[in-house]
Amino acid sequence: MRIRVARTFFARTLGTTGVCALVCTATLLAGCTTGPDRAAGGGRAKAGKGDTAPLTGRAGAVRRPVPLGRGSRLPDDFNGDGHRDLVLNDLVKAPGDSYGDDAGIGIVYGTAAGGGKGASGTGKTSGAGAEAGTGTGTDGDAGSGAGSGAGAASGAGIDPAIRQTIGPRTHGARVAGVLPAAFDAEAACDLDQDGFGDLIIATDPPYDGNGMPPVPLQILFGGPTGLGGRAVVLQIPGKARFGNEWPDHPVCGDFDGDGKADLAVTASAGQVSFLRGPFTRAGAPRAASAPIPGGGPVLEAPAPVADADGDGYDDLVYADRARTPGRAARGALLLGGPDGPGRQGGSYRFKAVELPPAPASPGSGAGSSGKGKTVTDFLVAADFTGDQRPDLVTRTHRGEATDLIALYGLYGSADDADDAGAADAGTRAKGAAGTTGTTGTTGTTGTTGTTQGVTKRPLLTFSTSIFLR
Ligand SMILES: [Ca+2]
Ligand SMILES: [Ca+2]
Ligand SMILES: [Ca+2]
Ligand SMILES: [Ca+2]
Repeated sequence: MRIRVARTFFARTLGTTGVCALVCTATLLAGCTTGPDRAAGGGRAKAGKGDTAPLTGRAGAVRRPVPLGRGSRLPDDFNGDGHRDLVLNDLVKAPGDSYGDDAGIGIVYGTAAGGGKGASGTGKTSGAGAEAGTGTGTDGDAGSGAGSGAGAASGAGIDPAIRQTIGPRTHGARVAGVLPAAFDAEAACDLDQDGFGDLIIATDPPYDGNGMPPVPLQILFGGPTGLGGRAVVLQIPGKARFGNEWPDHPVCGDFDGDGKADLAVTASAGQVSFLRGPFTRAGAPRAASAPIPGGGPVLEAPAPVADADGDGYDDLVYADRARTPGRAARGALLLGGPDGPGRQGGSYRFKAVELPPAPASPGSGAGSSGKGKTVTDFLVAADFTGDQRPDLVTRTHRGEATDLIALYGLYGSADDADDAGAADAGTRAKGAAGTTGTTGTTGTTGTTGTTQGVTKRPLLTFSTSIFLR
């Protein structure tokens, strides 16, 4: 079994815009006035603001069909409707199921109306519960969220009611007759160039430890109704492989500048397997050559701009170790060109993403079931609301059974700037710094008070308990 390292899910934009909308060193501040949204997609019968019923996360959660799309150029628009979709690798487990199987990958689809159509009432939630239990908390960052953040989702956004669980049993490809157990989304881009984003997933195929391991990466193709069917194993031609390490760290990009998405994957000894797109539905690249030397054991895309030196060819960053998503890190550039990413480009630095103070921490309220420290993780920065500005998505979790996904717009609507929100920001920042483990270095407290139209509270929050079945 491989040991996997959690990485930032990363989706690439191709085309003349060339810039993945991942811009996120912008100053994010914010007090969060919403309480945990247990009603994400699911206040049962009705999910209006402020009066949502506790979400069980099971059959009661509201569900809507995936909107039919015609194709788009967004790399992580799996149903091609022009709205970016959110990929969630970490989902909560049902209470009492901490030894159970991986819950799978959650997809929340984007919509023109976002979560504002009753899909995600936020606001004050009462009562406890196994999922995003809260209540008006006492620890400074539990929500007194009377003013619903979901109200801001009047424009485009993601709608937790339109969701899908991707799992190895339902979507995995068999390798040597065996379905994978592990299933982690690694990247997304339109590999077969049909206008629908495709998901690249890391799995754990059987391997006896002798010789070259099987390719653990699988591709799940998007379509008008989103991700569907079974994945196929990524085909890496033998001539493009090297050594006996698992091919890993897939990075999407147009490294040879022909307008078609390519994939770069690690090989042994710092070599890079460069696979030119487009790919067939059987998972084969259009072309591949001998592995490129001079990389490293970890590959990533430069962020927020995939073409780091602006020459029209997307570039790669290699490093000795995986970085924590959202944290500052150093690596080195392997610059793209007509023959792919093969030219050394010097050092590269990922800037830290400043996280807003955590939303009301899940499981912090009376009667909650969360255990352990509350941690907020950066998930992704990309434009989900369609205003051409990046939004930020975080996951605040406590133990394995409680969490809260929060979508923050960098530039919120006018009602985000109300006084209550501003006042709130001060106290929240304090609370968040004290209660989060991984975000302490991002300095959220120092930036409070200098908002520049920044959303002061999440546009939308929900618990991944909606994916429990
Ligand atoms: Ca979409
Ligand atoms: Ca596709
Ligand atoms: Ca290409
Ligand atoms: Ca370049």
